[in-house]
Amino acid sequence: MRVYASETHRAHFPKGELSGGVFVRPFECPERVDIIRARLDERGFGDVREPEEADLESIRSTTDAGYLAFLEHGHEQWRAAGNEGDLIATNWPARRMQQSRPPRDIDGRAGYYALASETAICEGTWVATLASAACAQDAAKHVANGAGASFALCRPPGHHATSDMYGGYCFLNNAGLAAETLRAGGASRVAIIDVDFHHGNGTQDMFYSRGDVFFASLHGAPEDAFPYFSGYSDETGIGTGEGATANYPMPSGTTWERWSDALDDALTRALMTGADALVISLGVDAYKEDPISFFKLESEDFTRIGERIGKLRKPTVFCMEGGYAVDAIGVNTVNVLEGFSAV
Ligand code: SP5
Ligand code: ZN
Repeated sequence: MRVYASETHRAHFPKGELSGGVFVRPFECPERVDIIRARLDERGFGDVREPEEADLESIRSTTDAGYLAFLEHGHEQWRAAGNEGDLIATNWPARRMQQSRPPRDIDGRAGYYALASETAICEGTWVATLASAACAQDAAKHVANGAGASFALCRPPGHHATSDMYGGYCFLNNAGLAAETLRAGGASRVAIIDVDFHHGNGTQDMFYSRGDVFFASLHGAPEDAFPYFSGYSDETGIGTGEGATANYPMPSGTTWERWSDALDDALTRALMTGADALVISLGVDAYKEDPISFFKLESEDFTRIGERIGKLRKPTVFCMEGGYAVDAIGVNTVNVLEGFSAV
């Protein structure tokens, strides 16, 4: 299986993450990629490529222009305004406040485009974000050109990002871009299965009113888990997208038995929609040792995830999302790919 990975991810590494009322070293850190790459190497995944330049035209067609300008220039505006640290949002349009106009001032503008404050923007965030999107786009092109599968080792991740919001460590929706690339490459229907511990709110939002891209997410129940305000089972799509969204919120302590029932249901529904290609939002933070999540999957369960996806025998693009138990992230991620390939 070909892998797309970019060294440019290293440019994105803010100094801190606001967690528990203090700044901690970000859970979403560059070593995540190093450890996955070491494991890929160890297990014989030798075809690792640097992506071409991101397809900006495709990004512009699914992303708000003001938001893109903010991602590209927000950090320099923040610095020009006299701020010394990373760009961090601290102000939001909350209930009953006007939400339609992005303020000029960068402090207000950041809050307009942010969905959470844990995610800081540093000088290199934009170039890393573009390179991450490019991995997803090139992996999808490779599959559209006839490969059975490919793995986009995206960093930063993407599934929380909408067409005009960042947060949850995400800036552009890599899986959504992969799905769009598959559609443009001839797939008439695509199914996105999001196995990251967190609800893929951004991906859901991108495709909520569309019937051509099915979206299913398995995640910690929104009552208890980030991103808190989406991912309930009654969110099923709207208009021509009615029925093309499926959510599987699950409680703290969820193990393989329950989790795999949800996966089987999601995969069955993906098949029923007539998808001719799959995108997997591959977070491995459902792992039992993950420091910010509460599911209890074992490393061997990730092999089983890959096997069950592989049984669908569909062209498949894997896009890396979360996973913060850094010591195990390589084994867990590559287990999915190996399980998939072994079927
Ligand atoms: C891509 C992805 O996995 N993003 C996750 C973003 C989660 N951000 C908020 C995490 C808050 C976790 N708080 C629990 C701390 C436990 N000590
Ligand atoms: Zn996650």
